[in-house]
Amino acid sequence: MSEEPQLTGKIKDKLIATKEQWAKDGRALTGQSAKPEERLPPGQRLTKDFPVLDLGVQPNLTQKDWSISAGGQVKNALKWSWADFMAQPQQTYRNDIHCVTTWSRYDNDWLGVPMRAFLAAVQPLPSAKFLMIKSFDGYSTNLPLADVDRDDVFLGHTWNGAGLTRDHGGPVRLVVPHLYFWKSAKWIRHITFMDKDQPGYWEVRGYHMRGDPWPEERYG
Ligand SMILES: Nc1nc2c(c(=O)[nH]1)N[C@H]1C(S)=C(S)[C@@H](COP(=O)(O)O)O[C@H]1N2
Ligand SMILES: [Mo]
Repeated sequence: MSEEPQLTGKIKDKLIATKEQWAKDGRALTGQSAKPEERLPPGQRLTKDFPVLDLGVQPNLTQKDWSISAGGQVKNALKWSWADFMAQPQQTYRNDIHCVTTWSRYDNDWLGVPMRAFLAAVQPLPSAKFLMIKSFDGYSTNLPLADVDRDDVFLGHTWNGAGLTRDHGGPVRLVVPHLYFWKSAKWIRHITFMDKDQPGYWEVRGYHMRGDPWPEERYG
């Protein structure tokens, strides 16, 4: 068993309860749809800073403590250390972030490892259709395999020219820019490949199984 990292902070029970209530109330739903050419999805507003959103506990991880592993419906269950990870192809990305709490942030510059490099190493079985992502803070989120098997999805370690800070999920977070940002798990730890979809942390609490911002898949 690997050691559990120390967690800094306290679970934000109030914030979690508020967000759960938003799902019940359908908060921020406009009933309108928009097209990606319009750049700002319905019900979103632009911000220039980079808000921090999580459960309130942040793992104290060094590059040495961090690793990513995969299991479930795969041909090659694996575990990458930081060195294994950094030996993978690196790529730059620029994207927009859309958080379900209604802030959006344009033009984020990233450096990371393409998710397709990870998938190529893992070799999901034909039965694998969904992923459950697990993080070092106990967070989880689910995604269809088709939504990570894309050119714009990556495991990010650098944001706007500097190593990803702990509050934004450093050393490594998942980035899935075409879905609401709660799918972009910070402090990513393990990916389970599954034949059936299962809800993660927010999905259990009323949030959408997929989370496409254009048709406002906020709640489900
Ligand atoms: N491990 C983990 N990842 C997480 C979260 C979390 O609580 N724990 N929160 C999610 C939510 S709700 C959002 S909006 C984004 C926020 O990322 P940021 O703090 O870098 O802005 O991270 C997502 N990934
Ligand atoms: Mo969020």
